[in-house]
Amino acid sequence: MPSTTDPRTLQDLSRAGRHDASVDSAHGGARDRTSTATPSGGTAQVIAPDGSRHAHPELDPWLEDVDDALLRQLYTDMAVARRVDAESTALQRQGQIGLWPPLLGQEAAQVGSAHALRGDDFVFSSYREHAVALVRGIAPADLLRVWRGVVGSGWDPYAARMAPMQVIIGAQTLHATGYAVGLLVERATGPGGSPAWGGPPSDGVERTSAVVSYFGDGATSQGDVHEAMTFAATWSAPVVFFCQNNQWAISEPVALQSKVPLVERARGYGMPGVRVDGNDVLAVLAATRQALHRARTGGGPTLIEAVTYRMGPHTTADDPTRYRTSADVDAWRALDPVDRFAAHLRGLGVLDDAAEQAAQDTCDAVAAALRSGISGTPDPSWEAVFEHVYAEPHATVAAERDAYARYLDGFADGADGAEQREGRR
Ligand SMILES: Cc1ncc(C[n+]2csc(CCOP(=O)(O)OP(=O)(O)O)c2C)c(N)n1
Repeated sequence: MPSTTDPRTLQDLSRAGRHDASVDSAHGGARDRTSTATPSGGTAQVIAPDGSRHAHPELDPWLEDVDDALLRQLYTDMAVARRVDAESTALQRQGQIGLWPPLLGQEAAQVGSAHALRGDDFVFSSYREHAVALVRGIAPADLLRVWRGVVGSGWDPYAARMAPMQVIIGAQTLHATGYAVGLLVERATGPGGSPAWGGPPSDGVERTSAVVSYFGDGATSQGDVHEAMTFAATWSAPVVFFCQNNQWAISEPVALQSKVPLVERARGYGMPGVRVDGNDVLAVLAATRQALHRARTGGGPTLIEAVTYRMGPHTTADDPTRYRTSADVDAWRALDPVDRFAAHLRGLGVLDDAAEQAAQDTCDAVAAALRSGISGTPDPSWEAVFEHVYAEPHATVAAERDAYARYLDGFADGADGAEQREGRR
């Protein structure tokens, strides 16, 4: 099997000092079926793969307040996300959850962008944004209950200000745009309101909260995404489209999804596009802060393409060796986001052995809480699926419920039906 990553993508990410945050670039990617070729153009980066920091005129101003405490927090959050991911994979293998889509390799893209958010911003994600959820304060066990199949959402979306995960790839971009337009309407009709569309203010004052939609490279082929971006741009909606280009849509490489770098599509929709090294947590933090500020000040949406790599399988049901080489994975392993940030922090003297141990202790505690929080979680009653469909009783739902009860009774096998039904929960 040939290598599946375009060497230009790796060269681009390996090179320190790139600072083309407004992005451009010609695609030039190979078009063979196995290539994950992405563009050869500039990708914004502030930490090189060896951990050294370099200046970036456009991103640096967004990092001025980053102190040692925040650096350690970013590192700990990335380490915790990686640990939760590993534990969840193990829990799937042990039969505690049905399926798990690992985020391994995408920790910087998720933690960096989530840290740019304010508490009053709102997130619409896909199914892989576990680290975003953790940074939003969602307990790991709550995250996993969905994958155990016992709840539709493991958390209160309004409390966390993060919608339940979306499996219809790309639909969350439309939800985000709808929510963002709602923010504009609220602002226009609220006290002292004025229409935010038809001329965004340019005084730099943040007047609304913002919305972030997370989606993958594969989702960009969905019509929903194009509709969402077109609509968001024409309405100057306060939304950030955060695309994690992890090179794969299950077995489909990104080069088969797009003839141009994904970020280049932004111009067609009429919004700024930023291509950022998704394995560089500080670059992601800065680029997302900048885009959020633009959104909150009336500047409209931004498309961020965070270039990263899914180092694990698509889900625990996937075997990636069927469609990509180990050399491809090894090349990206050299760009590992957690190792890179650790090297950076060690160079700064911010991460010493004691701080590393403290981060590992946090990981151990989170992992223990996750295991005890999910193992043995009772299944919901069989009736639960019929509840909450309508606020009022509904004849069709009642008929379906009765039919399902009769179906379960069919397994009674001479014994007490209700008892059997109970046992088949
Ligand atoms: C509308 C729709 N079409 C197809 C699928 C099946 N599907 C599930 S995940 C996936 C790939 C998504 O890839 P990408 O958007 O790059 O996200 P990633 O899984 O890499 O995070 C597909 C095609 C789906 N869930 N929804």
